[in-house]
Amino acid sequence: MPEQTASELVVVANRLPVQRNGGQWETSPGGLVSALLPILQRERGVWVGWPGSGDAPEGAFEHDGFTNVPVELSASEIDDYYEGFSNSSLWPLYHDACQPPRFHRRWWHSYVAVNKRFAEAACSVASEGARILVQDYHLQLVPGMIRELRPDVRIGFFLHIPFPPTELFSQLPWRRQIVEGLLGADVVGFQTRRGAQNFMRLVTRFTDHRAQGSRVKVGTRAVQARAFPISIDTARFERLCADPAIIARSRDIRREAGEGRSIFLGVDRLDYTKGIDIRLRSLQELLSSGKRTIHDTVLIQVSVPSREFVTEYVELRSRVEELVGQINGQFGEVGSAPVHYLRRNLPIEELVAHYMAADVMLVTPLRDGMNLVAKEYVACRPDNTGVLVLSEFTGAANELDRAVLVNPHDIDGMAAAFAEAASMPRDEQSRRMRSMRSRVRRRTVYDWADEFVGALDEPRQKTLTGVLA
Ligand code: GDG
Repeated sequence: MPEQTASELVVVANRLPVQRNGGQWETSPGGLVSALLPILQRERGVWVGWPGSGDAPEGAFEHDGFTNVPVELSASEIDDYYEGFSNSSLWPLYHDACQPPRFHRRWWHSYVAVNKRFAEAACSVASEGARILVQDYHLQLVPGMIRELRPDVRIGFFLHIPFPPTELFSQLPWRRQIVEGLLGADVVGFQTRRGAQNFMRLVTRFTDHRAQGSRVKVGTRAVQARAFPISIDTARFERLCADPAIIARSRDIRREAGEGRSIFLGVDRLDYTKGIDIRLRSLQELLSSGKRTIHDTVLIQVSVPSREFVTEYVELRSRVEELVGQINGQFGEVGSAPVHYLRRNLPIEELVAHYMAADVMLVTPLRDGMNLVAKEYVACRPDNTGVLVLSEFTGAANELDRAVLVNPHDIDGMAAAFAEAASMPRDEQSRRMRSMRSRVRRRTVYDWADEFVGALDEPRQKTLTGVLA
């Protein structure tokens, strides 16, 4: 292990922020990684995570100015901790149980064992008084485990997905352990105020700790539970939008999709929380009503393959592909289909060209922690045109309230909203888009990182005020 790994800043996440490209490691693209990279590089930080299946070095390795510490998972841990407890128990439960969550004791035991391994790996590289930033639902026991091993460190935890209401969370057989695990942190961060409030109610219900406002007294410590809405690297998207090659590509997409047609766009991981199937049924309804036809409307649906070994994802893929086939069969003509379905991950330049080509962006998850696609679309509309149709049940809807907000369960309501979006006058598009763009510019992912790490740096005495009174 490199010598400098006794670090003052340690990030712990399920995955390492690097991936293999041929023989070389490269930094994975994405907002979280780019937000944390400058702090990691400045403080010679360490990132602890699973390298994914494949050939990873056995020990720590340097890349891009920080140290990667791999945590290995066995094949049965990938099944039980990752695909099982994380993605088949917690993921659906935290997303309003929009698929029934499945609970198995074997999965839970694996979750505990893997969380322990991550906690030990983090402690082994953290210097005296270090700050440790733990990310997301895979690792909710890690703060409590680190606290036991290393009372000297400051621990922040951030949940990227929604935190569910009491009635739903209470289904979890290990609910008290999860709440206590999170309370090992000094700061527990959520995407929304609602998430933080849900957590505080659970603390009162399932523990003996005293909760007041956004603080919980745990022994002699005070834990802060607050919203830190995540955002995007807005400047990066603005730079991409100004690239002549990407501008030219967006014109090509417009031409290929059919001049004169309104281009609707969906971009999602192929996940049942994203509401892709109901979105397609709403389009089908709209075309059936005759208010829009294939001569004036086309949908490009980009669906990135995801969790392909989990049963519910296999079923969703079949459902979506059947619907695409049905709609194209019902309304298509030779040379013209109403839905273009791209099941692949696009290069970022191609993604931005699609955002720039789209007249209407459809973001209709049944539940979503934030949804960065909505913010990225807004960042990629420099001329203030375009309409965002956005589910009320996303974290992004709190900030992007000038979108056309929809209930993603309501097929008729969504069909009406799609029609409204496609015929919205330019001046109204512009008023709404201007307001949303100023929100996305004002608060970027760098502000998120500063606020989250800043909250951890608050003097301990200050955070005790109020709850110890
Ligand atoms: C979780 C929470 C929360 C998508 N397709 C392509 C592509 N993407 C990129 C987008 C965006 C990201 O993936 C997706 O982020 P979302 O926020 O929309 O959704 P999740 O993956 O579910 O993320 C979510 C987020 O964490 C952050 O806290 O907002 O609520 O569920 O950045 O651009 N990127 C490329 N090609 C694609 O085809 N290059």
